[in-house]
Amino acid sequence: MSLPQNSKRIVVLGAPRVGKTSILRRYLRDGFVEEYNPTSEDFLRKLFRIRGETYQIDILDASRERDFPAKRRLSILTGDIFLLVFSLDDRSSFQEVCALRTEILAVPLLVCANKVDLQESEREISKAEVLQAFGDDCAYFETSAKDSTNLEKVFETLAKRGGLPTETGPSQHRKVSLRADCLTDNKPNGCSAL
Ligand SMILES: Nc1nc2c(ncn2[C@@H]2O[C@H](COP(=O)(O)OP(=O)(O)O)[C@@H](O)[C@H]2O)c(=O)[nH]1
Ligand SMILES: [Mg+2]
Repeated sequence: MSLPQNSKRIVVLGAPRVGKTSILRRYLRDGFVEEYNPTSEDFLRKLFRIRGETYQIDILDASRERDFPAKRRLSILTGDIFLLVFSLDDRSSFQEVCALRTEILAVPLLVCANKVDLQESEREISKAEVLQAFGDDCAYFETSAKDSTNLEKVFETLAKRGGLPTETGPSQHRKVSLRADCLTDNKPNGCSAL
């Protein structure tokens, strides 16, 4: 197989238990799991063939980087697109994202406030507070990996800001695999998740 012409690295950062892996499972259409399994496998690669071009998306679910500043800096330096995740019921996870925000400059960056499905009474951070911290023009989404709230918008924005075709979004994966005629390279509009 020829080398992809377009390769992007998405780096997902945030405190433990905020839902990073759950969001990625939605991206990869792997469903939702209620119980917590600390991430061990933290590097994912996905290849797409869209309109005759190959796209490689590498995703770093950077949980083990957290406690190693040098490693974290390296993943920040090599990332093309960042997804910073905190949980709305955990103020310290919000503070962690605020600190990370200062380390990441001048690259596409999205902030996810996850677990918006929880009761209002469990919420520790208001939207106003987030916008005050990150600015009104920040790509900010209140999401739920549990019931998929706003994730499609997150993945669409991720693709747009990262210079990727929107066909790389999860809603397109199913269409892609159902369309057998897409799977050949010589169709002008052919697209496939490889
Ligand atoms: N209620 C709720 N729970 C979630 C959500 N996302 C993740 N969880 C739960 O939070 C825990 C940690 O999720 P995980 O994705 O492993 O977090 P990570 O450590 O950041 O990768 C798991 O028990 C998940 O089931 C969500 O949107 N809503
Ligand atoms: Mg994880």
